[in-house]
Formats: sequence, C-alpha cells, structure tokens
Amino acid sequence: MTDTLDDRLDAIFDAVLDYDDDAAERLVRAELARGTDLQLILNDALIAAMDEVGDQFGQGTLFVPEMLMAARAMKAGLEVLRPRLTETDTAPAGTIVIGTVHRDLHDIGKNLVGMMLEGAGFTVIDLGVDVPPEAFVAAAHAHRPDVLGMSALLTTTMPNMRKTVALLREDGWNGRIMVGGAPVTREFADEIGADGFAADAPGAVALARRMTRAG
Ligand code: B12
Repeated sequence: MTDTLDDRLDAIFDAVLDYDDDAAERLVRAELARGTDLQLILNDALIAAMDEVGDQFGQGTLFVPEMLMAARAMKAGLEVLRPRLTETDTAPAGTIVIGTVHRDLHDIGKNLVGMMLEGAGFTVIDLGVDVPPEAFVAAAHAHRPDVLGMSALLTTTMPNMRKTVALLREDGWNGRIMVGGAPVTREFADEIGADGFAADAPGAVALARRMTRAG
C-alpha cells in the first residue's frame, strides 16, 4: 500500500495522470491532514504531474482533451490547498492585479501565484484568462495596484505581454510589472520593458515583496 511519503506523493501524481479528480482531491486532503509540507505536495506531485502531461503532449502520446482532464484533476488537488496557501497573518502588503494574457487560456500557474501572493498578505485582483491589453490598462486605472502581473504559457501569446506592457506605458501607468509562465525568461522580461520576472510562485512572492518595498 501507499506507505512512504514518496509512495503517497506518487499516488497523487498518478491520480492526475489518471484524470481522477476525486482521488486527487482525497489524496491531497489526506496528505494535508498528515501535515506534509505544502511545497512538497505542489512540486513533487501536482506540478510534476503537469510537467509529465506536457512532456507526453510534446511527444504526441497525449492530446488536448487528456491535457484538459489532467488539468481538472490538478485543479481539484490545488483547491484543497487553497485555504492553506491563502491564509495569512501578515499586515496588508499591497495590491496586485494578475491575469493571463490575450488568447492564452492557461491559468493553473497564475492561480497558484495568486494564492501564494494572498498568503503573503497581498490583495489579489484576478482578471482571469485571455485578458486583452486594454483590459489590463482598465484594471490598472480601476484598482491602482502596486504591481501588475501577467502570465503566458504559449510562445504564441508572449507577444501579447509585450503589447500590454507597451500599452500600459503609453497610457502613462508607472506601477511595477512582473511577468512569468513556463516559456517566459528574464531576458524576455527585460526586452519588453517589464520590471521583473520570476520562475515560480515563491519567486513571484519574493519579487512582489521587493517591488513593493522599493515603492
Ligand atoms: C494544462 C495545460 C493545458 C490546459 C490548460 C488548463 C488550464 N486551466 O490552465 C489546456 C488543455 C487548456 C491547454 C491548452 C493548450 N495548450 Co497547453 N499545456 C498545459 C500543460 C500540460 C501544463 C501547464 C500547467 O498548468 N503547469 C503547471 C503550472 C503550476 O506551471 P506554470 O503554468 O508554468 O506556472 C508556474 C510558473 O511558470 C510561474 N508563473 C506562471 N504564471 C506566472 C505569472 C507571474 C506574474 C509570475 C511572476 C510567475 C508565473 O509560477 C507558476 C507556479 O510555479 C503545459 C505543459 C507545461 N509543462 O507547461 C502545456 C503547454 C503550455 N500547452 C501547450 C500547447 C501547445 C497548448 C495548445 C496550443 C494545444 C492545442 N493544440 O490546442 C492549447 C492552447 C490553448 C490556449 N489558447 O491557451 C504547449 C505550449 C508550447 C509553446 N511553446 O507554446 C505546452 C508547453 C505543452 C507542450 N509540451 O507542448 N494546455
């Protein structure tokens, strides 16, 4: 049976690859009850499973419907972690508007970043997915965030990040902009005039803290 921590994390990984929402939810809940470190559950089980799905998709052994079902199972597990990730006992740290860029529907990474930012004391306004540049600009006016975060998972939607930064600056908005998502790099962030890049959710929190401390 699934006894060691590795076995139990493997079982969560397998539940996602089996597209089994119920098992993913149940096993993550059981792991939380045991007091297992959240980052282990995330990195070694849930995110690892999405990486495997991405690899299989890349190899042509798994297709979009399966990718979608795996994403649903991953999200079921992530929802169990949400209350723990978002609970905070720190003072309000600032406001962050976050969204996935135009024509991009990937939101798992963005959601995770949002949850961890909330856990760090930030007020997070999530614009969702497929957010046109104009909608980011409107949100910057409406919410006056300290930091605006953009996520892109497709090389074909990264240019929409560039367009959004350009439109925000053209509009005169001078808050901080951070970008992320699997294909995004620090070099790309510099090139498009964003103020920062982070490779993962803890990195996004550290970056947002630096950005708000610097004022
Ligand atoms: C799940 C998934 C889907 C799901 C998305 C469901 C959902 N609700 O999100 C569905 C099935 C919808 C999907 C669709 C497609 N997908 Co897809 N998908 C994936 C997959 C397997 C996992 C992504 C994921 O959730 N990872 C887990 C999260 C936690 O990681 P993450 O998103 O990278 O986020 C972390 C960091 O990047 C960072 N981060 C993320 N956002 C931000 C933002 C900020 C501000 C900061 C600081 C940090 C940050 O922190 C996060 C936490 O650590 C990836 C493979 C992969 N390994 O990335 C392919 C992948 C991204 N998809 C791919 C493709 C091609 C597609 C489709 C075009 C397929 C098709 N032919 O239709 C469509 C496009 C749809 C669209 N218009 O968006 C390719 C992209 C190739 C490329 N170079 O562009 C990938 C890489 C698969 C592959 N190997 O080819 N996909």
